[in-house]
Amino acid sequence: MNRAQLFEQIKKKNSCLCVGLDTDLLKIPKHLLATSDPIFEFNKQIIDATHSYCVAYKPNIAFYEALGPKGWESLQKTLEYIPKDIFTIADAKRGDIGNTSALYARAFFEQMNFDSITVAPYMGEDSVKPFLLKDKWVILLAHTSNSGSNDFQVIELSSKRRLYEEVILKSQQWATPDQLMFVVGATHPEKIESIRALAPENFFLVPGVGAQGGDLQLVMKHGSNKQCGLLINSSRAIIYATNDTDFAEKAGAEALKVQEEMGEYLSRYL
Ligand code: OMP
Repeated sequence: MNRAQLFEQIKKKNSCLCVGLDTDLLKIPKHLLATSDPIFEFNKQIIDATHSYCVAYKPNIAFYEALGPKGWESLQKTLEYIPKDIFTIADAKRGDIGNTSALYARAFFEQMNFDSITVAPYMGEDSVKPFLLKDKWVILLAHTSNSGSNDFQVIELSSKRRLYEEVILKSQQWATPDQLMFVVGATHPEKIESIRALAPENFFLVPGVGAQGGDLQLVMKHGSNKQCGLLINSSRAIIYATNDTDFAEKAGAEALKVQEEMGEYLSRYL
């Protein structure tokens, strides 16, 4: 999916919600465990209940690879089930020397047909470029939502820039905003305006609302650009709204609540 198509979806649905499919056998409703593929069954019902309110799905690969070959199978079935007009993110946080990154790219873009993948920038240009295939996106970790983001990402360099700022500036020499997004945590709302100034055109994947307590309104107010420029992710707060038999209905209601909050903002500013 290209940038224009993504923006079209955002306008059509009046939403920039990304639903995180962090599907955990220990957290899904017990009655699903009797089915042949509980992870897929859960995802299928979550997708049915939420697809009208979101523009992206982000399966976190750790939850699937932890289950071995069966987990990869559930992931593949989930990806195939996601409606084609919804953007897909392999949250894999990969990145290695060039020839190895090329194989990660093959895994997620050819074996599986994801639109995008999250990539760690630490190994630099040659580790990122193999993911920049035609019509595919790199979502580069910039300033993450977790407390450990303060360990390295904010270190001040001799250029007087913070490390995450350098990542954002330097990587824009490798790819255009048609293929490059940045991860910016919703837990640093005070920084999102200055981060937007460093990358005016790029989309940001913003995790950290919902279970991690980030502020949706502040993110939208200070992080939006002319094309919205945001994919705001919520995983646990939506998919585990309850672990009862009506889990999908409750997840749909949660997604609708977030969409309505986003919609109010988007219709005022877009
Ligand atoms: P919830 O906290 O349940 O909404 O989940 C957040 C999801 O976003 C998880 O899959 C995390 O791995 C992911 N994530 C972050 O929480 N923080 C980041 O800075 C980056 C990511 C990510 O790359 O998606």
